Order: sequence, then structure tokens, then C-alpha cells
Amino acid sequence: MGKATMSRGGQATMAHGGQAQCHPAAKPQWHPMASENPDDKTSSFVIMLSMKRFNRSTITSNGQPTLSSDHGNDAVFRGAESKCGLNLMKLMGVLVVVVMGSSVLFSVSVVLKDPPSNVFWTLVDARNLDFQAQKAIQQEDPTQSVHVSKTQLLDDLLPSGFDEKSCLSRYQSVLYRRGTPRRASPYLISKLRSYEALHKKCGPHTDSYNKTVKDLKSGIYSSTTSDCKYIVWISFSGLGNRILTLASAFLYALLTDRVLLVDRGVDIPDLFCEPFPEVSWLLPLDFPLTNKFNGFNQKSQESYGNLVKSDSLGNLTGSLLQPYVYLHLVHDYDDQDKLFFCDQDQTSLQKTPWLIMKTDNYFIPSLFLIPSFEQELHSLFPDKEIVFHLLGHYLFHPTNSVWGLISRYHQAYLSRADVKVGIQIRVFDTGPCPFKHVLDQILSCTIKEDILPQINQHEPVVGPTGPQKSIAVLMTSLNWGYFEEVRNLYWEHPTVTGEVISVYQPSHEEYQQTEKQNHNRKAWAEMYLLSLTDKLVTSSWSTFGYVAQGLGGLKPWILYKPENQTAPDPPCRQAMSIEPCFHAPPFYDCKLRKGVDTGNVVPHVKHCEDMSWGLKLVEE
Ligand SMILES: Nc1nc2c(ncn2[C@@H]2O[C@H](COP(=O)(O)OP(=O)(O)OP(=O)(O)O)[C@@H](O)[C@H]2O)c(=O)[nH]1
Ligand SMILES: [Mg+2]
Repeated sequence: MGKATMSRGGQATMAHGGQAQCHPAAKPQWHPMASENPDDKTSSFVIMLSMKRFNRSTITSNGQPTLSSDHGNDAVFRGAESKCGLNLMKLMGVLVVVVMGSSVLFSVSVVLKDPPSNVFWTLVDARNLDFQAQKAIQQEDPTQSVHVSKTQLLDDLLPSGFDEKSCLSRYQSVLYRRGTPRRASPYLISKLRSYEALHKKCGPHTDSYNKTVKDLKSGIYSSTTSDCKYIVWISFSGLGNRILTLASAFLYALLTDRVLLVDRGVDIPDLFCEPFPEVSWLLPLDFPLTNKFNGFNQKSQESYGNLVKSDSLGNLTGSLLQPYVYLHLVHDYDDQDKLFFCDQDQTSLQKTPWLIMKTDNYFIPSLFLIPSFEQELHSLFPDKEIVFHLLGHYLFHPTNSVWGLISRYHQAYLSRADVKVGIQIRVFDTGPCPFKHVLDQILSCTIKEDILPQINQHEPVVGPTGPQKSIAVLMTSLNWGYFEEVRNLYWEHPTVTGEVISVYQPSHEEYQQTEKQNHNRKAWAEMYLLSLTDKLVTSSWSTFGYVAQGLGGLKPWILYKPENQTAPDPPCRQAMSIEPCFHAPPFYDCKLRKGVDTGNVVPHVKHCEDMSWGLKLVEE
């Protein structure tokens, strides 16, 4: 990320520049996983308590929870038997077993049926979901197929008919969430089914695809060869950005009846399962323009902006009769590139068989400002704040290797907590880490907003003051320092409420390492794990945090961006909506041909909380 500059016509652009981030003072140091330290009594205590609760129930291979003999409980029963008489105790034991068993069975049946989403927002149900998650993970054969219910298809958001074993997350993810994602409109569901049919007809290696590629190779423009048109998404930028831009490109494909094809970059097939049935979304390796992708930039002749400029009138009329057009929607795009967001220009692009898009921006908010898309978008998304939430759940299913990272981590550190708190720290300043002002900001936000309890500085031990919740905090950061400080704080001091806080961080990669396979797997796993929390704190300007909040359906508390190495006051605020922010929107009225504040045109597109010139969708 970088600074915003105003360009001609009052349009703002983002200059990312170098990856400004918090660097360790010396060479990156690799610390041992502190949270695995057996001396960390805090974590062990929490786990021990939860294990006790869990051991009472195991789940059989047919998916039904049953009661197993917990050795500790057996001992209690045996002692009681000798005191009170065998038969009475047996009877009581059977009664307890029946009551507990039926309550667990009832709750599981509620989960598996089709519950209203708010039913999940209770601790009882959350634990039952954890039983399910536990079962899924504990299966001896992790690739064993699970029964697919309507709930697992996310209330028909997902198509049926996939091979379940090839992508376990598609069916198991619901077991880790408190409820299914928010409901899609029937219109969106039918649009997705139509898209899948189109993809099957036009996707890679179909007759239509082969014909259209043939024309492309020979440089011929033809609108009659095939009735299939394509949008090719180029893999570009950090993983958070790529997830948001892929969702944006897909929505654009839905709106313009194009087929989305995905440049695999270095890692796309390693991170995401195929989302469409039968025909791949991956661009074939022999696609004739692939070797141009890296070179496409703001100056490329084939870019829409430059084609507009080369028109003698400076203004295109009618259709663009090009075999392909490059859409440069990267943060450094200029006023002509931004005409992409105008109706008239969309008409020009309509007949071009191939659009090749490079972007690092979540540009969906500006699609909502294009009049010809307005009605369709309203029918697809009557609730404007769940656009990424739904598209994200439809498109992004972690591959089995990433799902292993997610499910094992969840199982080991998070599943038993009553409350899961996510804290995502992305620092864009350079200097020795951790910064004290960032740490101060994290603590003042979480305590002020009642996300974490205060510590008691004066007493070595504080007894419980009421029913105790276990709170697990999942921190993510490239740096280790913030986690270490927060964990130590809650280890070295009791909380004023007596609650015990366990703090975990999966990795500390120190700096972005896009070429390293495991690096991006971990980044994806961490975004996903954050999305499984109940309360989320994110950093300003971070697409990593946006993905987590969007998938999780969470309105995060956003830590304001520190200025001059000082913790801002207030330290954070809760987001208006769960939608990501478009960092570099155009500020242009296509009809009036002059600058306009696009955050002030319709009630559901507003400026972002963390970036005053950004745009985001909010529910009216
Ligand atoms: N594992 C891990 N990787 C991280 C974390 N924060 C940043 N990264 C890495 O750095 C990249 C940053 O790119 P994004 O995912 O777009 O996140 P962002 O916060 O928007 O950062 P920028 O795009 O660089 O401004 C990620 O994709 C990861 O590769 C983190 O907390 N955990
Ligand atoms: Mg980013």
C-alpha cells in the first residue's frame, strides 16, 4: 500500500511503491514456537479444562455422537456405586447417559437440518459444531467421504456433484463456522447455475474455446465464430488482493455474460479448489497471450486506456473491434483506464471476445455505480453488504493441503474456546519491531471495546467472579513481537474478570515471500482461520484482513493507521459493513464528464472507515 495522490479530473490513485513493512532490527530471527512451550501453563490449563468437557463424547464412524467412558467419570461413578448401591447408581447412570445423549443428538440434528443462522450464535451450538469439526478431523481416513447435506452446500449457494474427497473444505467448512454464510438471493443462486452451464459450454478445451482461441492466435476479430466471450484474470499482487480481485472479475463476468478464466500464476491451483463443476476455471497453459501477462502495464498499447487515447476523437463510439483488450485496473491506472467504469465504455467493450484483466483492487463498489448494471446488481444482491461474503464462499475453497493447515490448527488451539478473538496485525511502517505504539493500540482497542478483559496489575491471582468463559486469541502478523507481548501480558497477570486468555500465532514469516509455496498456503490458512473467529480486529488498509472479515461475515474493529509513530486516539472503530474497501476508485461522473465524489452518489456506496478516499458497499 502507499500514498494516495490526486490525478487529473480529481481521480485518486494509490501508489504502492515498495512494500513498506515492519522489519526486524537485525537479520530475521526465527524464534521457537512459544505457544508450544510445555511450561506455558496458561495455554495448557485452558486446553486441560476443555479436553475434560470434550472427552465425554466421541463420534462414531456413521457420524453420530455417542457417549464414551471418560476414565475420570468412571472413577467417580465407581466410588458412588460402592457407597449408594449398585442398582440405583446404574439407573442414574443410564438416565444421565440418555439425557446427555439425546441433547447432543438433538443439537446435531438441528445443525445438520437447516437452522436459521442466528440459532448458531449461542455457545451451546458452537460446541456442537465443534463436535462435528472434531469428527471430521478425527476420521481415520481423512479422505473418507462425508454425507453432503443442504447445509454443507451452503443452502444451495454451491453446486452439487463434486468429488468430495478432492476438496474436503467445500463440505467441511460449515462444521467450523457458527452457522452457514448469510443467505444468497434465489436470483443469485439461479444466476450461478446459469453461469456454471455457460462455463461448461465455453470453458477450456470446449469447441467454442478452441475456435475463439484460434481467432485470437491469428489476430482476427470475429464476433460470429462463437457466442462465448471471456474475461481472463491475471494473477497479480499479494494473496489478499488476489482473492478480492478474483471475486471482482467473477462478478464482472456474471454481469457481462463472460466466462472467467484464471491465470494460475505460481500457486493458484495449490491454494484453491476448482469452483465450477466439470470444466476447469484455469486458463490452459498454452493460451497464446500468457507470455505477455507479466509485461502488461499502464503503457501497454493494447490497454483500454491507450486504445481510447489513440482514437482521433479521444472518445470511442460503437464497438471495439479488437480480438482482445487489456484492462489495466491496477492502482496506477489513469483517467482513460478508469473509463472502464462508464456505461458507454462498457458498450464499447461488449463485443470484444477476450478481455484480459490485471488489477490489485476490489473494484466491485464502482460496478454498483454503473447505471446499466444497477438493476441486475440489485436483484443479485438485495443485501449490499454481503457481496464478497457470498462470492467468496462460492469461489474460494482451500485445497486439501491448505485445509489440513486450517483444520489442524483449529483443532489444536481454537475449537474448544467459548470465544475466539482474531487480531490481524499488518504494519506498513519500517523500523525495528515490535513498535510500542502498535502494541499500545492493540491493547487499548481490545480493552476499550470489551473484546479482551483488563489485566489486574496488583493481585497475583484473581478468583473467578462469575461463569467463566475460555477465550482464545488468534493473532496473525508477519512479525512475532506483538503476539509475544500480548501472550506474556496475559500469562504474567491475571485478568480482572478471572478469565483465562490463551494467545496463539500460527506463523511469523517476517516478510512477504510470494514465490515460496508454503508461504502463501500459510497466508491463506491464516486469513481463513481469522474468518472462523467470533470477534475480529484488523489493520487499516489490509486486504488480508478484508478477506477474513468478508468470509467470516464479521464487522471488524479496524485499528486506525498510526501517524508519526503514535497510537491513534481512538485506537479503532467498528466497521460499518463486512465489505472490503476499494482503495483506488475513480471520482468521475461519466455523464457530466467531470469529477464527482463517488462516495456520495448512492446510499449503499460510501467512503471506507480506514481510507477516506476508498469506497465500500454498506447496507442502506
Ligand atoms: N502468513 C502470513 N503472511 C502474511 C501476513 N501478513 C502479510 N502476509 C504476507 O504478505 C502478503 C501481503 O499481501 P496481502 O495479502 O494483499 O495483504 P495486505 O495486508 O493487503 O498487504 P499489501 O497488499 O502488501 O499492502 C500476504 O499475501 C502474505 O503473503 C500474516 O499475518 N501472515
Ligand atoms: Mg493487499
